[in-house]
Order: sequence, then C-alpha cells, then structure tokens
Amino acid sequence: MTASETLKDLGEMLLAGRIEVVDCTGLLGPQTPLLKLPPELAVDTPPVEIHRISEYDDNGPFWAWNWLKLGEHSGTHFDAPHHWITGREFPDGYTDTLDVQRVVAPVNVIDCSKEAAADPDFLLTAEHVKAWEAEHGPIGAGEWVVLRSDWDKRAGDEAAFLNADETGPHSPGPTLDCLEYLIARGIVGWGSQCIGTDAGQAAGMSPPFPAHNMLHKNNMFGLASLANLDRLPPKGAILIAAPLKIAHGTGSPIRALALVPRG
Ligand code: 23J
Ligand code: MN
Repeated sequence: MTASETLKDLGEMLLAGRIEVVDCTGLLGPQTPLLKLPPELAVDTPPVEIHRISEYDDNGPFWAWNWLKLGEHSGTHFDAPHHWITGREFPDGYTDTLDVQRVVAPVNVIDCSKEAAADPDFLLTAEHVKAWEAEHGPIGAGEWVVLRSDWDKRAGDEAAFLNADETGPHSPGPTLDCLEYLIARGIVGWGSQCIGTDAGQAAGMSPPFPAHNMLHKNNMFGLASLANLDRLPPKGAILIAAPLKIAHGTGSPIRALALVPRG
C-alpha cells in the first residue's frame, strides 16, 4: 500500500468514525493543578489566568476573545529538551526548533493504574517494561511510551493530584533503570498523567528528577498531565503531541490527541 492510499484510507476512517480521536488533554484554566517546588529551591509557575478582552460589548461589539497568563509547563504539556540543564546544548531542543515529524508517533500505554492506586509512590522499572513487552510486543524506536496511572481522575482537586504530605509529593513515575532501558530502545519520549514526567519523590532520587535528566540529555521529549489514557489500547494508537511554536520555548501546553481504532 502506498502512503497516498494509506492516508486516503485514514481520512475516510476518521470521517466514518472507525478511527476515533481521543482527547488526552486536561482542562486548562485557573483551577489546573501546577507543580509546587520547595520555596528555597525555586520559583513556581503562577496560576493560569484567562482575561476577557471583549464579548460582543463596548470593547468589541461583534467579537469575543481573551488573553492568557500561562506558564509553559501548565496542565497537559510538553517538555522540550532545553527545559533541563542536561538538554541545554541541542539546537533543535526548543519548541520552535524541534522536528515536528517526531511528535506524531505510535504510543505504548503501560497500565499501572492498579499499582498506582495501591501505592502512590509506585515506580515503573525496566523489569516491568520488559514484562509488558513480552505480553504486548516490543517498544520501537521513535515511539511514545506513556504510564497509565489514571491520575487524571484527581485533576479536579489540586491537593489530590499533587498528593503531598510533610515528606513531599507522592505520585508514580519511572526509575532510572527504566529510563535507561527506554532510551536504549530509542523512544521519542515519555509521558505521565501526573504533574510532571518524574515520580513525586524524584527530587531525592539519583540523579534528581531522573526522567527530566535522562530524557532531555538524549534530546527526547516529556509529556505531563496526560488524560484519558484509560481509553487507549496498550499498542495500536497514534499520539499527536505538538507544542506551540513558542520562540525558544522550553515547553508548552498541548492538545494531546490519540488516534484509536474503534471496535
Ligand atoms: C521544573 C523542576 C522540576 C520539575 C518540573 C519543572 C516539571 O515537572 C515540569 O513541568 O517540567 S519536576
Ligand atoms: Mn514540564
């Protein structure tokens, strides 16, 4: 089958609903959960603000529009390599310079929802990934890998989403050896349904924030606060996760869309 024939079929199947577009995006607004870093370490992203310019009124009689105050790393978002010090040297590591061919790719969905429900500090290891591959098939070069934790069900409540106590935030994520394994497989990036790509306790890991450290060191991408991964098959979907073309941006809110075969 030629690429033209495949794309023609894709178009027909999208229109017929035989391929479903699943929205893997959370709501972006003032209530969107945001990362809270230790105040002695860092400055946090301010809450999202949506300001009305006009809505068919004196400020614009026939039109409605808003302006936004919006951190790059807010809500369902993309981490570009330049976000982390280990990825600082890549000329194509910014939102405006990265290769968009890479961000549309098959997605591997690793379901850890039961484990995360039983233990919010659940860590996915290389051994877990190998067992998943034995069941579902190998993870290929250029593909997305996302951890399904069903954490999006908490996103309406920032406290539940961050799940912090006096020992810090508690949410699932990958181990260093998991990341090393996935990087050796040549993935395009790693995604999570939690506030960031790393586990809640990742500040204390070695290296700190291993997902950020290792992914971006290897010019790979991160996706955070993904939603609705429970509507995706383990394999067989295509994920479209494109950041805004922010001038030398380090990341961006995205509308993450998955193409999923229906039935
Ligand atoms: C800065 C520092 C630590 C983390 C993060 C940002 C993120 O999660 C992010 O949004 O990239 S963990
Ligand atoms: Mn981020």
